[in-house]
Amino acid sequence: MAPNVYLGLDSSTQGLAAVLIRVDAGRAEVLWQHDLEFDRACPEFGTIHGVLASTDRHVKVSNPRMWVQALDQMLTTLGQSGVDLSSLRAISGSAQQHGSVYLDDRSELSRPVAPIWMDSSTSEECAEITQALGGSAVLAQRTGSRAFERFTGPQIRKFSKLEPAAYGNTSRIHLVSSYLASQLIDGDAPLEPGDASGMNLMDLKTRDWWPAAVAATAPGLASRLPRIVPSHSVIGTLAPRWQARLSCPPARVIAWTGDNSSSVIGTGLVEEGRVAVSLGTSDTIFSLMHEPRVDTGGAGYVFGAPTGDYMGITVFKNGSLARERVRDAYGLDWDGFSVALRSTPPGNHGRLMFPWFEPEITPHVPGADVRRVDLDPGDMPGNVRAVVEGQMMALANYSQWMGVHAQVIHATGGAAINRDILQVMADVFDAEVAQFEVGNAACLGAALRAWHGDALAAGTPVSWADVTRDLATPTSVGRITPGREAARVYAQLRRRYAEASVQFLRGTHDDD
Ligand code: XUL
Repeated sequence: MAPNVYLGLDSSTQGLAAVLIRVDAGRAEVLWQHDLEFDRACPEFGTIHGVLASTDRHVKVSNPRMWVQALDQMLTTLGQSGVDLSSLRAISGSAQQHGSVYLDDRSELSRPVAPIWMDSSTSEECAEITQALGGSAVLAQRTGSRAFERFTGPQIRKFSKLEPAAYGNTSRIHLVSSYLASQLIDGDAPLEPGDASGMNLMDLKTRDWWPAAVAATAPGLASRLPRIVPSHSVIGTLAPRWQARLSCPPARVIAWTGDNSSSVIGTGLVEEGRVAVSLGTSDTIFSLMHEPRVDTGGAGYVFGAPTGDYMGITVFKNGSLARERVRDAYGLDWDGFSVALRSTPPGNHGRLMFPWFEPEITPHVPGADVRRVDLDPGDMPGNVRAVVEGQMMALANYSQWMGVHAQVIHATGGAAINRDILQVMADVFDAEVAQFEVGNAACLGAALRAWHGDALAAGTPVSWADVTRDLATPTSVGRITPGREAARVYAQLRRRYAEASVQFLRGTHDDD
């Protein structure tokens, strides 16, 4: 059988990535990769880290036209790359979750901006939806998550209340993933359960809209929502204009999903018991679940997974931007950041940081408020270690509800190339940490999902184990192992961190 080529795309908060893979006799290899950053590639939109400026720090929006322009640029670059695309069989993609795009009946934007996952301006709408549906526990049981401010349902409700005319003029509401998939097919793409479960609108068990939640969210919402199809669905073929651009055949387009659910595939979490940590704009920790185990404590969510299973996930807003804030505050580059990490001991002599530079999702911190314990802001190495330790301890503490005690953590995301950061992860979790050859798991997951969906549609299905074997299995060499003494230090410090965190949230702990 001739080799097949598959394209994966990932539209994240800060940029667009592409990876092209070649599959020959069941073996996969990377052919081509490319990344672009929105701020630099599309400067006319004036975003900072992919987000438009706002006077209200709870409001975080972006411009959907920028995402489309970036897609256009990416496909032009690929078309001009010299790579032979005559055997491109399928494309899939992923995108930042929860963001919503509003279109009128001519598929033009009925709202010029799209609220994104960093937005935390819908507390009122979360409370209204929760009350209408009988409380947080009911909502969590039914949709996988209690109401969260960035989730699409509360965002849609806010828009319908504040801009009723523009809402009235809206005939379709897409997620970022289905909006970009629509561009590829020049049509109206459906959603799939992985991304649709981040809306507070989908019934996790039936994988279809939950009518009560739809009714409680906004008037006339049902007709504005796309259909939900299984993740592996072929949703159309690549539109002729793109075929011409890429000199490729009418490739299948497989439903796009959210970046986290795509990363389930890209980090090879196709069996229960494996755990991945993604250190990106958001830091996330997730694992596959055959049956949904909902978090009653409210720190985590259950989404659909592309395999047809479920995934448990906990999300932190203060990820890479918090690490950069600390790095930049002391004029460091990443090498200098690493040197500072290596020059300080595990446990940091008890110096702690709660890196809430932006309102935090986990734990719920409504106002941006960095807190320090026994830590002088002028202490450069102390702050560098404290931000990383704080993030790792929060990841470990707030993911306990998932009930997974992995021996090996699959690390991905931009910061996962930094072995000094990963050493802190290994020590805090008391587990080995493994890296991947392809750093962007969401993007790789999209290419692998394209392969899987195409094979299924062609009547020659491949198992997830086979799909993930070559590229989504963590490297066995160079694994980072926990230090015995460091792990002991963190076992204690994690308790202190959790207690201080609770005190800060109650307002009973003062900064130093
Ligand atoms: C997931 C979440 C973030 C975004 C980042 O719930 O809000 O991880 O998907 O792109």
